[in-house]
Amino acid sequence: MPVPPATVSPYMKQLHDERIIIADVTPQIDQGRYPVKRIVGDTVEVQATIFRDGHDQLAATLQYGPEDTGDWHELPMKLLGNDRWSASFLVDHLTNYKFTIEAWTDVFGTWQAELRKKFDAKQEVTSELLEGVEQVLHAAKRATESDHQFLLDAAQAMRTASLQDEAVAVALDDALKECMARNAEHAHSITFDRLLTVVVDRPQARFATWYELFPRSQGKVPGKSGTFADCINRLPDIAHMGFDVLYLPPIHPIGRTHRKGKNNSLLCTPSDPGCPWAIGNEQGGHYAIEPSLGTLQDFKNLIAAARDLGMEIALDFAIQCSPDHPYVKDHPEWFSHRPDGTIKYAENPPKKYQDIYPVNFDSQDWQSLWPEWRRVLLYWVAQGVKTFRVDNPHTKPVGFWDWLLAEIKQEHPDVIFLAEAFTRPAMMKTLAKAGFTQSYTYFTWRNTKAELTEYATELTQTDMKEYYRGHFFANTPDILHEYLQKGGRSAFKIRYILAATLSTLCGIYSGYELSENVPLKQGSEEYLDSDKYEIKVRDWNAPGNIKEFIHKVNKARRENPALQINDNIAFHEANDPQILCYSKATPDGSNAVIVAVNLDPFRPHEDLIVLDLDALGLEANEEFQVQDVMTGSVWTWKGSRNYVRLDPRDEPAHLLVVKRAEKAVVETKEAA
Ligand code: Z3D
Repeated sequence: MPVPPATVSPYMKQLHDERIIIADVTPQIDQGRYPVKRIVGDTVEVQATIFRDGHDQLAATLQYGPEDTGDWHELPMKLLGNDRWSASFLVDHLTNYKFTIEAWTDVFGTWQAELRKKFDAKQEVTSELLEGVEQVLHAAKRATESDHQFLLDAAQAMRTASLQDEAVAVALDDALKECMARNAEHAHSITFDRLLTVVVDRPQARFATWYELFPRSQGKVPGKSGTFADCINRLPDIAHMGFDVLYLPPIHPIGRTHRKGKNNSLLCTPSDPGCPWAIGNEQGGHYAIEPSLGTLQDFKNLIAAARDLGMEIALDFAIQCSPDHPYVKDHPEWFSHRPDGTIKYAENPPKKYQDIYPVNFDSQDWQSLWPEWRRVLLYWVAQGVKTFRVDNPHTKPVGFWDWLLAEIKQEHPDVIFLAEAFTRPAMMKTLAKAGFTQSYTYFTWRNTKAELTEYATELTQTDMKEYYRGHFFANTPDILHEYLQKGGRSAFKIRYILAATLSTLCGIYSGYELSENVPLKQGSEEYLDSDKYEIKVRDWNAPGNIKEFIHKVNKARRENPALQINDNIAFHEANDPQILCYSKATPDGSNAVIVAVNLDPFRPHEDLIVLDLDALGLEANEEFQVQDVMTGSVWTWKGSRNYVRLDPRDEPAHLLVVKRAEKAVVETKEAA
């Protein structure tokens, strides 16, 4: 009986043609909707599960290229086993990269493998050889000039060899295999249906040490605003502590209406300078500089002076306006007016910002609102600012950030944006996916061994490591944690060493080095007499400061590449619930650091820790030395079980650099 002809729908044809399946491509965020992040000089290892029906061999290439030049390259992927394929590419341009995967049936490779089996089993292969000749001749038609002749010669040799052994030798030759791979048609070729993106940033996107200060608090005369010139005088001290980013809260004129007084008071006196986040008055808004800090030229001098010391300036970018901001008059359409004509002040529940208006992102005139913020950012970029700490981004639409950050990075791929979103995880993660280079974290509220272990693991071992660069601030002007309030100087040391070694991005807000720990009131995380509402004058060399401690930790961060990568944390066992031990090593094992911290700021603790030697690249019974960069002490350790004793009156933590005997290092490398 004749088979009735089927009606071939396009979908049916597609199903017929799609013989090969490409699945579970990594790295990839939300089905490719968002990019992964890397820094210049990184490699991106791409993996995919690639398979088809039957037993035919497959081949696959990784195809990729940087957006700036538009070049497009391809690399063969290798089968790791169990249908998982892999290839890695280097990202060495400061631009986005795109990549995808092509896979096809390797008809010639499959034929070669079968021929080999049959030949080895001493079977007759005449007809197989004829098939091969046909394939080679077919490829020759498509080949480049040099390959063309090579293929014709191979086909001729396979056909005319007097002995079958000789014909088989030609057929299985590696040079022929490679030539066929270059020229044979890609049977069942399929390309992964997405172009995936990698955002490539400059190294400071991943490794940086921040110091936040209020310029007006850098002077020496109580009640008189410090200036950018005073900040310049402070730079050597900050650089010596080992900080490389100096972050300034808003430097713009401060509003007068509903200006806040000391300690967040709703009443202010004529001498109160107001809160810097209440941006804008009759002297200007987001383009202007608060005159008491200096001129634009003074600000540029600060940028230059910082640069001379290997530091850069980060500015605050806060989308909000004091009632006195020029936008309120010039662009009433950007604010939401209540029926009585007033504008409601901003909030971030439970916090109330009575001195600012939020900008209305539901504005009918959003098409002028969005570009205005782009213009503001580009203005500061033009003055030399390459890093922005973005205030409360979670109170503005994600789509707006997606657009804005891409716009800026398109022109200035070296610009870094830090998201100050303290809210629910979904929003914090999505802002990072949508383009923020770095993100604040819950670190300040993770204090116990279990909390720290779990949080560091989540950030560095889940897919968050692909897009979320968590910033570990030990304090901020908004967060003085109870642990610091109660634990004194040891607590400050403990929290700094944790921030600086658990994360490649860390920072403090000035005053931390003096262990300032007096809260506004019991149960509050706000500081008493905060910089946010007044001009302060401090003795930066006050007795008992921990500047040398911070200097040593930051020096260790610079000197140990293991502390400049994030996905390499290994936790080691310690019985004592107050002793947290972890390590970081470079992938090649050439640098490894072990950190052991006593989380109890009050009492000494001791323990036998059990090292995961594999994670450290150490042999089972190997003897090695550890040098504590905090004290200079050197100990010889052996195998996994080693003793530590940490007394907070002395130092609450060991920061141990592993030193292996020369011989052991060489032997292990050879073994690898
Ligand atoms: C935070 C900002 C400060 C003060 C408030 C004040 C407000 C406006 C806040 C708003 C966002 C961000 C900043 N989390 O310090 O709040 O604390 O009392 O009303 O002047 O500025 O910008 O870190």
